Amino acid sequence: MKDLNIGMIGYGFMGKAHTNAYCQAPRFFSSEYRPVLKALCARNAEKAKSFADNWGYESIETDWRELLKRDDIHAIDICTPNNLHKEIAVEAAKAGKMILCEKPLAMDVAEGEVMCQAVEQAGVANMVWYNYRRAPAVTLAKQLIDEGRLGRIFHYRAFFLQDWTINEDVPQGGAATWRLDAEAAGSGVTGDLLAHCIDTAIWLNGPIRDVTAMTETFVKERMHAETGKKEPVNIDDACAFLCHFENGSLGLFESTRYARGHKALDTFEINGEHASIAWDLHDLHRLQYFDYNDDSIVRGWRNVHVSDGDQPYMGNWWVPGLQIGYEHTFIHQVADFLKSLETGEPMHPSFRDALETQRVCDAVLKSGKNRNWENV
Ligand code: SOE
Repeated sequence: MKDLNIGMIGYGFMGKAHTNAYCQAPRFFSSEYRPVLKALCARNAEKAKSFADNWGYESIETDWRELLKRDDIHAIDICTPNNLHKEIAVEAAKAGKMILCEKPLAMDVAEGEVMCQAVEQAGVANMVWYNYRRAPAVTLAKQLIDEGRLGRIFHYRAFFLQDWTINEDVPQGGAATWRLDAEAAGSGVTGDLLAHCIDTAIWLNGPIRDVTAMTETFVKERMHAETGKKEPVNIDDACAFLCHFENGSLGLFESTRYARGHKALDTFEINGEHASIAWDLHDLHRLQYFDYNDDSIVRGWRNVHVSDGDQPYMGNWWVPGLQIGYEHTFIHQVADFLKSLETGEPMHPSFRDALETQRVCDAVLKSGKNRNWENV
């Protein structure tokens, strides 16, 4: 058994999801590697200590540069707001550390390119936490598409809808609401939510060629949690775009934080020549599947409960029929990362894969401003 010593930077919601995955992955998926929670790094020592104690990190650091200097750290997990991803990743690569970076890869393509060069030059293992690929039903969708069951694909439709920023009193900036501050997040729903949909779409349906988008900022000013002052809001609150995929299919994507009643409705539907599939994060263990090859008298949408041993990842969990949840997508990502270290096969999505998603996001944001079609 080889130890994989983790140094995690940041301790928010994603810090918990990742840490839980490091703990669970080796218990359910056999591996030569065992993640060890070596150090938790955050600026506030008291909060870092409390997180470290709760989750079992052996030590804390308050300066990420000190963490990178440590010989006992093999892999850096970047769980910070987006504006720190590039600097930390570049320095971590120089220090020869593996890097597991929270999504989106960067603030923009220019930063993402620098990050890709850094990890590729250093030859360090890298991945980005686009976790929804590893919901078993989504992985099963990939299998069905790769087996050719859908035939030629005509349409790809995806939504990611939330409603948590409708109230004008929600501040921007600070630890809890940095996602609303363009300085920290780079963009709004495009980088935060649509990036998930785009990663999944490229994985399932191939590259996106061009896009045309509309974006909107509904609440123009919000109090900044750090300055206490009302400041202009520079993120996109909502974004919708059309696109052409390289395979000739048409895409339709929408994301917003103003869809009253929806908390995290991440969905896709794909319509092919022979079959269609649909998935919904609120019911994440189910895959909807319609196969035109079925006898016409029983033809209809099947509601596949993805919980059996021959379905992706499920052989490692309970017994057939018992489902798993959100946190398992992260566990699967760690399990696959450990497998990639064992086999030497590259892990996906790598920084390079995530740069493709970033290219689409940048093209979408550009089109939202100039109202033109933009090539990716
Ligand atoms: C935003 O609310 C958010 O937490 C995203 O940042 C995550 O990536 C997404 O999975 C759930 O929603």
